[in-house]
Amino acid sequence: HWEWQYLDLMRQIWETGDERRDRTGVGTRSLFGATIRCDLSDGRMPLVTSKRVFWKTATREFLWFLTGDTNIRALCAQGVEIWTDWPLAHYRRETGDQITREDFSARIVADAEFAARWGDLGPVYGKQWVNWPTYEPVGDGLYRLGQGINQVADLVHALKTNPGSRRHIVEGWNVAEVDAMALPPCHKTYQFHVADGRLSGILYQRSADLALGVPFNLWSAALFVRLLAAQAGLEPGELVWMGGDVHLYLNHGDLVEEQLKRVPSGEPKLAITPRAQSIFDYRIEDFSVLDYAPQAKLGAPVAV
Ligand code: DHF
Ligand code: TMP
Repeated sequence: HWEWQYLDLMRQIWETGDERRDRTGVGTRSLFGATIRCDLSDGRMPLVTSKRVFWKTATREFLWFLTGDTNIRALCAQGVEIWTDWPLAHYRRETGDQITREDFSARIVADAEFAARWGDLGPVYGKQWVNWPTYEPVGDGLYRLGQGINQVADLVHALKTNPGSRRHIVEGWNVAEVDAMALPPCHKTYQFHVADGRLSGILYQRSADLALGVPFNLWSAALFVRLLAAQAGLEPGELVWMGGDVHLYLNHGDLVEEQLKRVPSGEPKLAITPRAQSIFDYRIEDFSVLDYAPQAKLGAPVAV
């Protein structure tokens, strides 16, 4: 079962990882450089079964990236709160107002002006994926913004017209803009590869919260391969996940101890309603997961 790679990595890091202080102050045990491979044929997905993973939440986040939006308002409006803590921390710091997360999220949804002021994460994934900025010279050494680059649309086109290319890349790490982002991209580079009518993908993730973020990242990367394959008339091949700093936060011990007692169960499959339109036209209703009977949810605090 592919999931043993995930659980073995978790055990290895918990038992032998280097203890490091990190940006959040929580502290981690960490391993630099790790790989997980999973087969995506016949609808298979790297959906963790040893705890419940909210794949619809991850899917909503992924579809939100494809819209190019970087404001959490559209997520909060769907009950997706996985990005709320960062704008909330910023708001509390700047205003001193110790508003609750629930009230903050409700205000983001109810008040468009408030959301515009406090809900934006900066030029994160969505912006870079579908609207990477370009610059045009206007003389005297001055530049103006040109037409943004839609990396995802260009990728679909390239997969159809030049499948053998070794340049099928989607990049989130815009060096000139990382400082303006609430969090510089973790799942920063995707590469795709066509062989024998099958589309495979690599995700390079520079920083990986193995307990909380990675189950979402594996799901979304596999979803990316599946949607691209559907659009380009290819069969899904493999997903290769590569982590840079792969870590477990020191306050995730209860989750880790419990999850490492569990054994992967079942082979969940993703069914996608076929659609003739573009990769930008999927909706949450188009996705259903079969054979997913996960073990009990395991909560853990997210380091902000
Ligand atoms: N920071 C840190 N420290 N770790 C992260 O994984 C992380 N991920 C971010 C932004 N910043 C981050 C975006 N993705 C959760 C999952 C993914 C995610 C953010 C948060 C999370 O809290 N998952 C919980 C609850 C899921 C839910 O309520 O829907 C989980 O149990 O999976
Ligand atoms: P960093 O920017 O200091 O590396 O902190 C980012 C933290 O968020 C780190 O623990 C990795 C985690 N993370 C994921 O694992 N997956 C994600 O998709 C995101 C956005 C963050």
